[in-house]
Amino acid sequence: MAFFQAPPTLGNQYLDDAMLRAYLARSFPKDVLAAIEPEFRELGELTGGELHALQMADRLNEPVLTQWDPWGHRIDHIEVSPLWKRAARIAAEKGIVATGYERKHGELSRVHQFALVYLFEPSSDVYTCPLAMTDGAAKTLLVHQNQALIDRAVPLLTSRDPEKAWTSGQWMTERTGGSDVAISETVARRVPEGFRLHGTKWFTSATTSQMALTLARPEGNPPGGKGLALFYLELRDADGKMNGIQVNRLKDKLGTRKVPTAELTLDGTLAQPVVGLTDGIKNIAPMLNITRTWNAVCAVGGMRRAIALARDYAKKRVAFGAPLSEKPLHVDTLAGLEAEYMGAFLLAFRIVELLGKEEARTMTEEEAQLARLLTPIAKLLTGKQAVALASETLEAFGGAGYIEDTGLPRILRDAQVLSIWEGTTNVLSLDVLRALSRGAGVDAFQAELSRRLSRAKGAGLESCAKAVHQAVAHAASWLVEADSMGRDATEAGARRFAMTLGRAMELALLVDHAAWQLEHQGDARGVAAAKRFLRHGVDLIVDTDDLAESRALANGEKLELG
Ligand code: MFK
Repeated sequence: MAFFQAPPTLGNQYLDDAMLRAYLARSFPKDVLAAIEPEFRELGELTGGELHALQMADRLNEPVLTQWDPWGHRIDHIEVSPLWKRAARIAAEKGIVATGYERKHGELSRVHQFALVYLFEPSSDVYTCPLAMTDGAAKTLLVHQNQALIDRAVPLLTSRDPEKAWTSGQWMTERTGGSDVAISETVARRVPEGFRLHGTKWFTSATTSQMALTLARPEGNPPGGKGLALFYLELRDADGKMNGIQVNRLKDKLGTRKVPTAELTLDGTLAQPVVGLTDGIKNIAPMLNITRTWNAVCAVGGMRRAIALARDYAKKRVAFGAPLSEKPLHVDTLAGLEAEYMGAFLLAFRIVELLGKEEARTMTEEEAQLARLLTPIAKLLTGKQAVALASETLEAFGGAGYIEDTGLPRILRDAQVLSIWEGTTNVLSLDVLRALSRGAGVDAFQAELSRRLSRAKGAGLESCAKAVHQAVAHAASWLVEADSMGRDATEAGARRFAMTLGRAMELALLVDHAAWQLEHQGDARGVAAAKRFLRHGVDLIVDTDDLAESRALANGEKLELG
């Protein structure tokens, strides 16, 4: 009989997820976990079953923009994929945003919510993008206490009713760029009914949302970020007519192809200021910090899915006389991926825990500093880990990983955006410096590490603790040295600095998790993961970055020796 390879399959994505289950058992009191576990179980069944099957069947469907109706009216209708329609209903019904706001479990409410996000993400075709922005918008409106806008939008943004639930956009990027937002060109003209916006938004994700938060410069304001203001707008009026918005085209992207990302012209779009008429960038920061948290959690959700498929496949695929799951080099490769994923998981959920504490008002000043520092670090590090892991897992399927209708290449394409949107790796590395310059202390970071590493007793975990302390001490001394050489030196090493702090924190969290797992579950997998993670390297600091050498290499210029 001819040979046909059995494809990888998925089971219940909650029940199969030892890491998530151990983490939840560790985080929640037993009775609370027992009460909420059915939600995870149901979602795990859905994402490993119906939704995953729909995702495969829906592979070729993409959003379609229809700009005109047959009679010449401009309609700018975007038809999304069938999976997106289904995902929208599930997201509302399962409370994937709402759970964070219902706050049924105090400071653990965000952990509850983001465990749902993590389970939902890999089968959602990035429907998590509008959900992230929705969460960010609700948070931003609440932070700024604009009661009229809160009353109008927050109940809809956090609704569990699919007929009522809204999503929000986050329109920050213009033709001038997505990183240097301060040079945005959109202007806001005062009119009796509020403000009217005029400009172009160059990347607007999920343009099917009902509302958006955006930045524009009120006429007469100075240039720069301070001169921008934060605005709230609704995309359509009660008759469904666009609010002075034209959808010029949908973007032809490498990945996130189910997300209708558009270029828009704002031509008299009616909008309301959310808070004051200046400091737009500062005022939209709460949204950025929420969407960056989603980014980190979705990164680990995607990593987990790639591993689940690769692990299943390794058991089925026989080559050179044995399943891949018994081949030492394949096993070694998958083990390395699992260790990276576990570290990433713990870092992503650490910022979730801190967010929950902030909202439950149980956060200390030290934890607030830690959250400010750790959020960009978690976003940038998990984004990079997700891309690397997705690439490696495709290889674990050989040629099949490169074939579109296996559904596998999508995983890599969708991962690639994670290190780009919501601030690139470099922009976030500079944000880490910004956080430090505004009081987020290395002390808070060190204190967290010490707490985590205090459990590193026996089982070889001491070597991990030692490496963490050494790496962070090295990073701290590098920072002092680089600062003394000037801003250029500090900026040049900012990514290695941020990555070192991030990897050190991941390893410290792994050590803590390993000790718990050993004690409570008699399972040394956490120990193995910590030791493996350590071997991948923690300290990425380079003591002296020669800027002249870097410039010559980067810019292709001749370099004189000495
Ligand atoms: C699956 C997951 C889905 C995720 C959702 C995907 C949706 C995708 C949609 C998008 O991608 S939307 C676009 C996202 N865009 C960005 O993330 C912007 C990237 N660029 C930056 O983050 C730049 O660093 C920044 C625009 C903030 C630089 O602006 P400035 O004005 O040149 O910087 P400046 O002057 O240092 O900061 C202005 C103020 O904001 C300062 O406050 P003060 O005036 O009080 O000093 C900063 O402290 C504050 N600020 C900046 N970043 C902050 C922050 N505050 C708190 N947290 C932050 N992260």
